Amino acid sequence: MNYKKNKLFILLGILIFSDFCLTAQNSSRIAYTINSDWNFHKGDLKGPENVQEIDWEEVTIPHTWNTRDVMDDEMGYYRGISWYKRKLVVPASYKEKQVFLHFEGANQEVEVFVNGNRVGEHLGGYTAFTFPITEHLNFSEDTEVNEILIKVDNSYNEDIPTLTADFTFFGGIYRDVYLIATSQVHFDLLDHGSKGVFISTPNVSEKLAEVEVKSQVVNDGEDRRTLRLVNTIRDADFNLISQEQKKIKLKAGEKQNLVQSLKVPTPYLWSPEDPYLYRVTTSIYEKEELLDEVSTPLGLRWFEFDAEKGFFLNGKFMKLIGTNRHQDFEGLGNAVPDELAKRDVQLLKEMGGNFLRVAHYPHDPTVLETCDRLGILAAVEIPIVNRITESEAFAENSKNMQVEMIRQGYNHPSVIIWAYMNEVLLRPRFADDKERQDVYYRKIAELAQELEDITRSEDPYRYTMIPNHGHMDRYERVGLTEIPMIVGWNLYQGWYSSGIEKFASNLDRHKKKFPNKPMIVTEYGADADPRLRSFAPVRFDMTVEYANHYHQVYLEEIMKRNFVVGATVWNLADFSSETRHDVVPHVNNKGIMELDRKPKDTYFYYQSQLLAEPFIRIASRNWTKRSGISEKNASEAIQPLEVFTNLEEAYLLVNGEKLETQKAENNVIIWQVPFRDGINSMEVVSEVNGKKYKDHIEVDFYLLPYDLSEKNSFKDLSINLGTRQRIFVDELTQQVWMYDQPYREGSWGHLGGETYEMENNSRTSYGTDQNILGTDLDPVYQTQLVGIKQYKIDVPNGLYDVILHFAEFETTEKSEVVAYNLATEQELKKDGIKEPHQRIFSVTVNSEPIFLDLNLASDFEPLRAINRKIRIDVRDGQGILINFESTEGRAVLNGLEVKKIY
Ligand code: GCB
Ligand code: CA
Repeated sequence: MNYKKNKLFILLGILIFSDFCLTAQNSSRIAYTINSDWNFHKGDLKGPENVQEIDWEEVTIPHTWNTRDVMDDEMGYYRGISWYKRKLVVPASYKEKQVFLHFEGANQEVEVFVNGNRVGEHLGGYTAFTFPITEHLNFSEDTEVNEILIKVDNSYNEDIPTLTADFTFFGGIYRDVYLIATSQVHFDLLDHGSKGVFISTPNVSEKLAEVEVKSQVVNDGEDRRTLRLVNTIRDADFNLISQEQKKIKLKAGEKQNLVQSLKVPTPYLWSPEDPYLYRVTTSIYEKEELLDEVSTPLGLRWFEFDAEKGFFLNGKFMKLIGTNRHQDFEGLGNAVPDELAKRDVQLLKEMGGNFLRVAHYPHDPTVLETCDRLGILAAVEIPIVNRITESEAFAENSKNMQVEMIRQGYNHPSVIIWAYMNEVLLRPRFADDKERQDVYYRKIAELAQELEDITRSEDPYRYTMIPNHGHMDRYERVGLTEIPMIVGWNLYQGWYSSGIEKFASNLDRHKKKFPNKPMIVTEYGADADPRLRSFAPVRFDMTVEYANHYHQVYLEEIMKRNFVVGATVWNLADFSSETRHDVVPHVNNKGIMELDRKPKDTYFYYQSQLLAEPFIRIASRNWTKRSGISEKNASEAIQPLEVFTNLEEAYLLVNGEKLETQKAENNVIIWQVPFRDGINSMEVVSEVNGKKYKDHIEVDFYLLPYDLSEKNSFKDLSINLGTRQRIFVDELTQQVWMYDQPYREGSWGHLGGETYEMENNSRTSYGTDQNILGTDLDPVYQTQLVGIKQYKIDVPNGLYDVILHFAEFETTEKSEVVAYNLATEQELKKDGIKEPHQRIFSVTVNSEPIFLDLNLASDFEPLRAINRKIRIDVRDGQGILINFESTEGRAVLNGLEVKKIY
């Protein structure tokens, strides 16, 4: 038998089995995912008719075609058309039903064909949509199949938000696809991807909750029907609490909007501490036969924002604290299983957070469902970011998205805010033409007002918000601080601009300027690469230590002020942003967890500040590979170890020896710890009323002797030149790259040279922030010593490998003004690299020529990682001497390794 055919046959078997085993439901509505067994073609087809002629790859949804090309060294990623196709068997028993395809999200333009007939299109990558397909289907018991063919396009489209932003626009069908079959009479599935049932709670108090259920019932059949609409509220134990019935008559083809009001006396209130959920079932019966049913969670709560006093839930003050979230994950792009979306919300909960800004677009429905269940309040927004297009189509698409977002998320008790327009005045268009710019500004204000009006009429029970960047005057002038009910500020003082203390003054500035407007710090954050550690952290060094410092300062200021209603860290986790360079190219590292959700130290800091239960953690518990230099004849190196705790005091056991008990200051304790070579055990202990709270880690410490010349004392060196007390841990090789030192007798170090500082740079205080090509060790190559004369290593006799690492930073290629840089315009003007200087130099190691007239820029190319390994026989106590001789410009060295072979 032909293998391919055989395989197809087996797959079909599995498909039929897996599709149908899910249909055994008790209700009249049948809905199941059809995620498996799709075919995918990257690129366009001439049209649905030439489907057979091209190559197809087998894929499973969730799927994106950009997981790999967003991480490589080439700029850009595939933004274009791709196709999906799938066979679908629809049983004969569905013949009397209405059949739909429901997509939870596909990025960003979608066109669907069933058996060659176009059944619908959808614009926008972050909201759900549903198409009716009944009339195009073949119903069958046997193998007669239907073909679904889907065109998906993630090209730039000036009429569809998002136009530009600091995240990757992964293309594909990246959320679940459902087949839904209903009776002829059913709740409306074609209202903006919603369920056709909308539940609100216009009045809730401790005594009574009023619940209003709006539903849209459709009769797709050919007869007039007499029906019964029933709404039932049950408590969490499934006890009946309230029920309403209504008789309705529907003509053939008719759709009716119905409203029923129910009451819950002395309601069990929903809150973050106790997210109690009732359940509403909305059903349509014909006599005793159930025709359709929708089940909805019901959380009973009331809330209020006050510009002065803050946020109140169920009458009680509550500081809204949490994070933002993007939807992608390491290696998967945006195509993540529900389980990972759910886990993100859980991680926020475990952090002690009570608030999630679902940014910058609506996420998978799992996210809000999990928020409902775990008690996380949420703000959701549509993806207008940075700018708008002044077209009718852009406005229409934006408004449509806003309605989709609201109707799809309407029933979630977790949602308290609908937002739109993130930092829409970041780099306003028409900067050179003030008059034209005013026209643009008016258009933005007009669109904002329209979105505001739509939101308020769609949902009078939630608040509205616009998140802006720190340029308060500009947003005020355009009117964007006036239009929404809440103003969000994305503030990065101490990150994009210097002066971390300006964060506090900006908060107070809001209060002064907009005393009646509740405000949320919708973003604040600092990049941190957990491979980078520092004992002298500075802004933009990308170390975890600087991020810790930044968050400590910010959180303290936020907590101090009641008028700062809430705040959300940017971001819960690192996320993909293809246009970024920095230390992990193509990734925004402002997460307090990594792309794979491994927590960074800062996550533990939030736990110590936000959790009510006793908490104690060694801050750097994931930094288990350290290195340091011992002073002469010492067998240890002293380094700080930080602990985050909400307990009063603790002591530290280092290799079994007790260090002094210390009191926590603002939840932090720091010990100066003697690390010895090899495994060190660290245990922190806090005793409260006879109970011990502990954390324990083992650190593998690589102790470098100061004096190498003593017999057998040499240890392999990995030196990162041009950094200031910044350590780099290569996670792959477990190599620890130490910062450099000036040469001292008996030891190692440079003679001559200085740390490279990028000219006219508003951000990075040393090194470059450009992507270094051909390596993942960007932080090693991104710093360098300029003007180096010699490097001396006083090694004992033996055979050594010496590896020299270089990268040329001088290049005419000006780094683009990237969408994410929040520095002010003045600061930006200063950015950019000067005319490149010619640099030619020669290198010898122990007089052996290694490079002759090396010109990194022309022999190779700027910003490419270049290294060379040589074996050196060291005799007669001569040690290693690397000599740099420059013909033109100044010699450089970025990294150095010295390894003993024998
Ligand atoms: C912002 C943007 C967000 C960026 C963030 C950053 O203000 O709203 O999309 O990712 O800054 O990290 O630069
Ligand atoms: Ca370096």
